[in-house]
Amino acid sequence: MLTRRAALLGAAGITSLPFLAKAASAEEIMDTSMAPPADVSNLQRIKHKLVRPPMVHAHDEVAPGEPRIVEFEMQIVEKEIEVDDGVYLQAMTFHGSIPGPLMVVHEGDYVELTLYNSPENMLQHNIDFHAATGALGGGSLTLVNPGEKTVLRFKATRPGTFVYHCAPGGPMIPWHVVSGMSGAIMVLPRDGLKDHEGNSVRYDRVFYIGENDFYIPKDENGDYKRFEDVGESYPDTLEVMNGLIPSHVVFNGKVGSLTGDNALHASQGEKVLFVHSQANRDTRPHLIGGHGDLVWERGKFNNPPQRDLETWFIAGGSAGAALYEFLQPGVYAYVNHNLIEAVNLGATAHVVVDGDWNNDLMEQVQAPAEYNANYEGKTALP
Ligand SMILES: [Cu+2]
Repeated sequence: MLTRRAALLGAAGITSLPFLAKAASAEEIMDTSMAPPADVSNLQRIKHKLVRPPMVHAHDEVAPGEPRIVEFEMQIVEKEIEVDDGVYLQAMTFHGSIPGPLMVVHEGDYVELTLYNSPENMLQHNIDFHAATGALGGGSLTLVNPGEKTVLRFKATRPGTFVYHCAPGGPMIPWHVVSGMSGAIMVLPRDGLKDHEGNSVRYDRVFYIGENDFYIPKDENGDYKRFEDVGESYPDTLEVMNGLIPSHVVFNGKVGSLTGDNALHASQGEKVLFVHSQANRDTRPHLIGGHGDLVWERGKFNNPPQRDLETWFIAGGSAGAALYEFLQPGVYAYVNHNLIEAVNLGATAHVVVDGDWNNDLMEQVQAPAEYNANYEGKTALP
């Protein structure tokens, strides 16, 4: 069923945009209506309001009781986003942000998501949760046209950090993902996180960093193109996408979204959990001047964390988690350690840490100063 807007678009020349007219095909829709409904009437419900990354909604690290139904509402919004100064993306977003918000539940909880496809949108969308079981991660039960909503409930059976993303079928899948439609869910063990020896660990802060590769087309003068709407952007974007060379690799939707005035903040002695997702492409987070004390590189909490990592690997289509206690004050850069992607393409964040410098860990014994090369015998080596 097409909405009024989609129908109007159709009348305006749908043949040039065949993907708009393409109703969901059979393989993307699943009929589960014959199965008896699950009885969850005895479960308590709680509702969390999603917040904009890098922030994360308030949550308990240790589950307060029995498994519950955790309700979320999410709205799909197609909108133009400035991904660098003067560079625009016709974006598709979960809840208006790139990445979509981080959801937090506990193992055994039920996630109940109401998904709205805003009537102003052009396209069909859905959601595939890597944390869920069956029906393409929920993708084949959640395909919504503009103006439609749907409710999906799934049981969070595996603890860890997991990507969710839009996957509406065929070439729409990569396009929607590189247009911004991904986020992550963190399923915590009911008794919280454990270190490598099984001892409980807590975090003082959690930051959610979603990394994206964008493929913004250029015109004949080499300037980035700007498009009227998401439909108009498709053919040129597809061409750039298929070259597999991103124009931008960024954290949280924009070059500089987590640097300078937008930097993350923490205090010396605080344990910070960094959840990092990349729905499409491999990456390798690194905290310059720090480490990963405990790293769930593949993001799955049933596996013991690795210790003392310098750089960790996030496979495309996954989310990982790294816990670090900040020991020194200062400005730390958190980067994708492909340094071309970090510095030239955008994948850098800053963490400003307040506290007192510890000279035992590092001391500047002499500040840089000129020396007499001849006198000290440090001229060119023979
Ligand atoms: Cu989509």
